[in-house]
Amino acid sequence: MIDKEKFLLKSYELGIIKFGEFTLKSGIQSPFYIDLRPLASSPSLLKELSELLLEEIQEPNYQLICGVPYAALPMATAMSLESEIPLIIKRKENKGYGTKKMLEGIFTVGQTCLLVEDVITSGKSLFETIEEVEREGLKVKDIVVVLDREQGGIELLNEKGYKVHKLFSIQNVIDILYKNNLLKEKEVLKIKDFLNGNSLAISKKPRLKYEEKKELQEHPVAKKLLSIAIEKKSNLIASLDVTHTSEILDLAKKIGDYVVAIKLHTDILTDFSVDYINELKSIAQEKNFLLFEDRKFGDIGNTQQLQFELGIYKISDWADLITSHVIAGENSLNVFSENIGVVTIAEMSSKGTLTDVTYKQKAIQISEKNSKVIGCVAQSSLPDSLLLFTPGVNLDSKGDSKGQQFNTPEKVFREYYTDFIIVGRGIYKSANPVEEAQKYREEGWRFYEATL
Ligand code: 6AU
Repeated sequence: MIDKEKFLLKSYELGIIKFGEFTLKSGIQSPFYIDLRPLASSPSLLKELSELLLEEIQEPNYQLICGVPYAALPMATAMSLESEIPLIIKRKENKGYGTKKMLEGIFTVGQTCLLVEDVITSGKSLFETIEEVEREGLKVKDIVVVLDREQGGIELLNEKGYKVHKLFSIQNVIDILYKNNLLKEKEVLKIKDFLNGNSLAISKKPRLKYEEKKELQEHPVAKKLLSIAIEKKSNLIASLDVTHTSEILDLAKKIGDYVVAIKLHTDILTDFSVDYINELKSIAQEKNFLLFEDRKFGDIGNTQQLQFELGIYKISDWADLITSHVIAGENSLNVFSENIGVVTIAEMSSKGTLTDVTYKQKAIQISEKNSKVIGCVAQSSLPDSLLLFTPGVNLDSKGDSKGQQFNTPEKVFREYYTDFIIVGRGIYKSANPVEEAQKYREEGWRFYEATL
């Protein structure tokens, strides 16, 4: 067994902890600074560290090891060599060419991955890594960290059900250094004072109310949608992906009171007509909901304009909201009319979607700049200036055989702070669509209020 104290003292000699006055990334003045990267310059210490970290997990139950980039990469590599458990590598950013994967290495869906982190403060980098790893279908149960700055990160991770094992806390380090005459009492007191007054925990701020969001929105359709939500106490958008106009009209009459909008894929209808659209418009007016055409435009601006205004559907004549990809760049959105709210597709719900973190960030940038865009379809939180529409919501199913992945209303409100849930088969395929629409409306509103 390696002696932890001796290991720490040897590491200290490498300069992994410095005392004095340091400005942290957050702007805070700290009396100490930790940088574990020099450990990689001592192969013998790195090897000892890997053994210590592996010993921390008393009941190992993982098939893969992954280090949070970059500082923990050599540590995770050393642990993999020591334990003969395969390593996977998480990229900090997508390389933009080749396979564009965020996780490199050989793994299969359902495997459990141990995460390794050098220093934990608020846990922000770990949460980002967990999101990427879980998105690839891997499970995260255990996390091992070398040093806990005791500023709230571990508690947040524990709350979410992750088990965090730490080799040292900053208190341990200070005690060991003091005992070995490497720190003076005055310095110890200064550090303890700093630790007591500085909790950087990223406690989640409450979400904005629909009333507050309405203030932030300039677009009349966004304001209208939010007004309907407030009035009806509903954030439910029903996606009626059926193929006959009579079915849509029938469902619209039955569930119209419970929804803020009905989402359509008009190009799947076998009997589209102008009369149908007129009738649907009058139901929408009577029941106070908007018409949301999920056309997902994805072409150059000129073609999108033709698809939007012409053809047999003439979407521009009747839709209140439309969806559009941003794949063709920001100018492709200029063709949509001012009176229609554009919802961009920033992140898709399906397994293996190409809309990774980098894509989503770029889609958000485009959306924030364009006054026609009122929000995005996404599976994670957005800036407050954009409304978040989340499809892939279902109370009874985890997904389908064609790639769709479902979440519950509770998850999308609690974790993403979504604004509107989009429910398709959960309603129109059920034996009693009216009951289900009421149920989704109640659940959606309950969890919206729970996160305020
Ligand atoms: O609840 P479902 O799976 O029966 O229906 C989900 C609806 C479908 C999809 O075309 C749409 O939501 N959708 C979208 C949207 C709204 O743009 C994006 C996405 O990523 N996933 C998704 O399911 O009509």
